[in-house]
Amino acid sequence: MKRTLIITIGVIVVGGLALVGAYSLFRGPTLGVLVNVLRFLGTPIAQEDTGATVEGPSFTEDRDSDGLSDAKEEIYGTNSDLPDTDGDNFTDGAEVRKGFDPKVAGQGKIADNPELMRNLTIAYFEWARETSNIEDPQLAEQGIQTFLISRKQDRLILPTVEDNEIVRTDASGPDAVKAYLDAFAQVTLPPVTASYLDLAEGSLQEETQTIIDTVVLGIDATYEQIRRIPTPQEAIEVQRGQLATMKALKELFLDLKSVRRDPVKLIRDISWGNELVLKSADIEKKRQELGLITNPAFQNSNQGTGDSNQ
Ligand SMILES: [Ca+2]
Ligand SMILES: [Ca+2]
Repeated sequence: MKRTLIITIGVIVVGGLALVGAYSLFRGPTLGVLVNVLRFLGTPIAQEDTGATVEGPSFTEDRDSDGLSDAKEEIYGTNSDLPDTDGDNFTDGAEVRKGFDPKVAGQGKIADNPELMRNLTIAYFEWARETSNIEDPQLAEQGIQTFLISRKQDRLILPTVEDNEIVRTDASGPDAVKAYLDAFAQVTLPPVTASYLDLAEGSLQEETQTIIDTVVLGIDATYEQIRRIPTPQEAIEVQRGQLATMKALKELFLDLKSVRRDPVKLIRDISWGNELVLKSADIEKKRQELGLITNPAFQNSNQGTGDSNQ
């Protein structure tokens, strides 16, 4: 059974690899991160690929015997060496199983604590508890997918780009479009020292926080370079798309900082990352089509479509 799981995941990675080529930041994924996610899913894994042992909090071990596994203690932010974190005489495990906040003494509900509920994994556990009546829900691929669909989080929605984020130029026509495309060709992508999935794997092991900060700064700088390009009417859609994908990319990398405490978010984001690659390829295609406007042959067959021809 283990073997089947690994092969299934392998196919997903290979499928992803073909797509990631379109977007350099996602280049070079390894199996490691998905193996790690599987570990979070509670599947014991013999790592045939690297031979390495994956370190991470366990969903089966419970160091302080309070009924809440070490992994869940990390997710809920409770003390894995203290059975009753908030000292209200109810153990962390007993509280979580009944939907009570293990970090605040008293009768407060997890569902009423916005900070806890912002954690997608906790929200998933609460959802599983409520909908399936399971006291101690575990991470399971099928359940997570159903949960994400119920939250309308199964598909990536690109962030909004406001009108005032686009620097418009009144110029239009082939020359203006060419100037836009030339300026865009000068944009440098963020220097990347590791792929998203490598960073994700490192994040699960708390090793890559500073690299993520560097990547995010690089994405910000790239976003700003793109944003400042004077954009003619013809290029607005492309410009909006470029900015939106940079914003989405930044969010995905920022999310990596908290995935150790929120594995469901990582599972969602890996899927969103693949969608982002597709959306980026789509925008890239539109940008290339825009280049056709500046092609003399195209201009000759479309006389009179622009009024700024010289
Ligand atoms: Ca415990
Ligand atoms: Ca307690």
